[in-house]
Amino acid sequence: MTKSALQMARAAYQPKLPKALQGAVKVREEEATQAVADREEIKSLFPNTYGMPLIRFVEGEKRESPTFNVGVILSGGQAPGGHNVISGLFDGIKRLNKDNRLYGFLMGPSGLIEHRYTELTADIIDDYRNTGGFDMIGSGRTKLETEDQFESGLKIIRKLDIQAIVIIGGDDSNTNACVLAEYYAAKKYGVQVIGCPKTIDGDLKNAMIEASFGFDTATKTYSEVIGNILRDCNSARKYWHFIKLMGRSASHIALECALQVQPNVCLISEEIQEKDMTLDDVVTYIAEIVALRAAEGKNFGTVLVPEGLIEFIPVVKRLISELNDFLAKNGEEFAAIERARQREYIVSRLSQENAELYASLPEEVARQLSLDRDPHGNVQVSLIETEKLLSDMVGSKLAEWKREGKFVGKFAAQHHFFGYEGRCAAPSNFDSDYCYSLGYTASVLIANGKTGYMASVRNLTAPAAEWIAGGIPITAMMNMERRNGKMKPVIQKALVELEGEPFKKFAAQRDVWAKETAYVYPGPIQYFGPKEVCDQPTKTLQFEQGKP
Ligand code: FBP
Repeated sequence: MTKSALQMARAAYQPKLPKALQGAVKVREEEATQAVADREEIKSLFPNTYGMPLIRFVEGEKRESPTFNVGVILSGGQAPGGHNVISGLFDGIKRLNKDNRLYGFLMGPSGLIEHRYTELTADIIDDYRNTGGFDMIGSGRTKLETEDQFESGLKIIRKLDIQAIVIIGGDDSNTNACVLAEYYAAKKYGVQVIGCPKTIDGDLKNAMIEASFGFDTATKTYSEVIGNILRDCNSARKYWHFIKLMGRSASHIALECALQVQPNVCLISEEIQEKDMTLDDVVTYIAEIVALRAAEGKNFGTVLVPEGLIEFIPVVKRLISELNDFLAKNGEEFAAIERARQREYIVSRLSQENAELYASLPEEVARQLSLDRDPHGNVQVSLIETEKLLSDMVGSKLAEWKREGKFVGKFAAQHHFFGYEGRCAAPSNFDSDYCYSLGYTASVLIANGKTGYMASVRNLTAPAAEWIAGGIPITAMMNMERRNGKMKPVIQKALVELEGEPFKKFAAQRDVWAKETAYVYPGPIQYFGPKEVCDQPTKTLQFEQGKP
């Protein structure tokens, strides 16, 4: 395999670990936990894994560890650093006992159910240290939820003499990890399940999980490219760039990029929902900024659009929720209808308010809203071209204002979507260290017999040696939500908090960024060089933790 010069240099990078993980480790059990909401229901659904204590690792005495085998699964969308979670897990179990073995299940949870796996040996691991991507074993979105799947998984678990499964995934995948842990505990199978917090979206977080891995690298990659566009925009001075940024639901990615590059407009879905804005309100807000700049002769600018926006506009949200329930019940009938008649079919079956809105949407957007949900019941927002929808509507509004003499400038738009470009980037130093520490943490949780826990590494704005490692019971993050038409226990998604420091810092400056051209150009991720260039955590994390 030919490797790039950077890949070869990065292979030699030794990720940093928290001090408590550098030698022998002792487990300290702290306070018992409760679910974030719907406590009685969650408790009754997870009687064996509910209420367990928080766990913190401290330095301990070296002791013998019996051999054990572990299986690992990468689940859901790619996020930079996944390979380092696996290498940290590998090094962690090998340090406990050199005879321990690690198996990787292929292409996501389906690898466990369908018994597709490979043993991850030192040679394989060494090839992937500090690299981006999930290609070591592949990933997938199969939802682990039925007893048949759990029992099928158990067969291969027994055959390979596996003691624990580590599921590296986002909120949905960790919800599944928790259900699997509970099932194996209830059946007394003696199989542990540990989760690791992955997702570039940054929406799997709480007091114990300060960040999901991959968010740091992905947002730095997007900010680099947005910075390049801003420079182009300010050089040519003739285009408005509409940039959609990944993040299926929460706007953390858009907000972080805005804090890094200072664009003219950045929409935050959570704020739009809170203010009960309509699509027309959003369009008017952007058009007013275009007109304001045009009045000063600036016919250029940049708008950041979070991928999940459409679902947060309250009227659209109500429509999607009815569509979700409707398609969950009538999916087969709908699929059998010829494409040209699908829109009419939906319009005739929705409530009046939602039917009117659905009928008024541009053809393509309406079609995208009725496409297949992912296996977790989510609308596939990455397929919806919100950036084009908005720029078209802004263009129409400006044309109207021009006729009325309210707009004097020119408006020409360019469109971009940044998502897949950042998900497999070579992990930043932060993600390399954080992911390696998460994997290592998982190995210690396993060695101490824990199940139903998520690996937790916190105090992340301090140097890595001062990070605090341990575990949080997954049930502590759960509440009940409607999915595929039914109430289900799920990990509560962390949305952008409008009272949180990252949003407040953005809101305090955005009017200046709208009018002036205050762009910042972050440049590419640096792996070697001064600390302030190479080791900065995200602005989101710094502001959340009160760092200037
Ligand atoms: P996860 O939550 O599984 O990490 O996925 C995040 C994400 O990248 C979203 O930002 C995006 O909407 C979605 O995956 C795209 O999914 P797919 O890879 O299936 O196109």
